[in-house]
Amino acid sequence: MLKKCISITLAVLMLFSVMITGVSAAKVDEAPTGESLIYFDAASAGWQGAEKILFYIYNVETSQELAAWGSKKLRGTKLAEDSDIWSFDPTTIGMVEGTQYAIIFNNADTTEETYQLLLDSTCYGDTAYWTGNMIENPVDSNKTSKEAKWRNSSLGPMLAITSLGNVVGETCPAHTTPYAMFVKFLTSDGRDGLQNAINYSGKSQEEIIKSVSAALGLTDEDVEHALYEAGMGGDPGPIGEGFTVKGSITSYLSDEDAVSVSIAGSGSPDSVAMTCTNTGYEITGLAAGDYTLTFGKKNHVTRTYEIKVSADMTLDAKICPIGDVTMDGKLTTMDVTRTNAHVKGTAALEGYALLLGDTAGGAGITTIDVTRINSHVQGKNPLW
Ligand SMILES: [Ca+2]
Repeated sequence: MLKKCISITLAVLMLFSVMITGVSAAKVDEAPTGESLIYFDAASAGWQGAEKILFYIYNVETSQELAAWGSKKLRGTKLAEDSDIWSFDPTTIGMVEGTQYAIIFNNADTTEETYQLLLDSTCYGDTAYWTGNMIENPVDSNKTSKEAKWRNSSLGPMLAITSLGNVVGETCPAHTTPYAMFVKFLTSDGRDGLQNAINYSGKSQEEIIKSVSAALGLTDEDVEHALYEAGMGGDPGPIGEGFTVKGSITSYLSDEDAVSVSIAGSGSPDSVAMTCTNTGYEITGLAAGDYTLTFGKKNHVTRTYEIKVSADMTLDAKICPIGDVTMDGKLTTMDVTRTNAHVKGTAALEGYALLLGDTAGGAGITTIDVTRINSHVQGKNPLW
C-alpha cells in the first residue's frame, strides 16, 4: 500500500516537472538557472538580434544526434531581452556526463552555423564564441563555417580531414587518435577518403598523404605503418625497432675490389645490423641521432656523408677514382682542364671533388695534381 502511494506521488511530480520545463523553454525573457547550462555569444558571430539560436548536439563517436536538426528542443534562451548571450541546458535533450559530443551553433533565421566544437560536461558554465576564422566544411567543401571556441574549456574545434584532404580543427575526439583518423582516411571510399580527395583537390596521392600526415602530427614511421595497415605499403616491421638507412652504391674500376661501408655517430651505431654489396647497403636498428657514413674502395677516394636520422631514409652513395674531379668514373682531359681551372682560380671545385683532385695527398689541389692527372691521361704515370 505504501509502495503504491509513493509511485503515484513520483508520477505526479514528474508530470509537474515536464510542465515546468516546457514553460521555461518557451519563454525567452527569463534567464534559466542550472549547473549544466552552456552559453553562446551571438554578438561575436555577428548574430545580434537573432530570433532563434539552435544548439545542435551529437555524440561525436556514434554521430547520434540528441535532437533532430531544426528541432524546437534545440532552441537556446536569451539571458535578457537586450542580451546577445544565449543559454542552453543540454541535459534537457539527454546529454550525460562522461560522453563527448560536438555542438554546432546555428542561427535559424539566416541558416549560418558554426563549425563543430567539442563538448562534454566540463564545458558546463562556459561560453562559446566565434574566433573570426572560417573553417572548410569537412563534407561539403563549398561551405565554410564559423570557427567557435570555448572561452575556458581546453576542448576546441573538432579535428577532421575534409573531403579535399585538408586538416581542419584542433582537438582530436577522445574516441580516436590522429593515427586512426589517418588510416580511416586512407581506406575510406566515401567522401571522407583519400580517393575522393584526389578526385576533387587536383593534388596527387603523394602530396595529400604528405600534407595530411604532417598536419595530423604523424611521424614518417607512423605513415609507413598506416600505409601498411591500409594495404598500401610493405611491412615496415614493429614500431620502435629503430630506423633504417639504405641506398645504392656507385663505384668504378674493378668489380673484384669490395666497397666498404661504416657508420659512426651519436645514436647506436655499434648495435645496428648492416648488409652491403658493391651496389647497395642497408643499415637497420638505428636510434635517432647524427651519424657519419663512410664509403671506401681501392683506388677510390673515401667519401663521408653526414646524416641526421629521425626516420627511415634513403641515401644513395657514389665514390669515384682518385683524380676524377668530374665524377664520371674515368680520367680524361676534362679532369685535367677542370683541375687546372681550380688551380687558376677560374672555377673552384667543391666538396668531394676537392678531395678527388688532391692526388698528392693532403696539400690541397696544386699544379702538381694537374700534372699528375695529365700524366695519367697521357698514359705515362698512372694514378691507379
Ligand atoms: Ca673524369
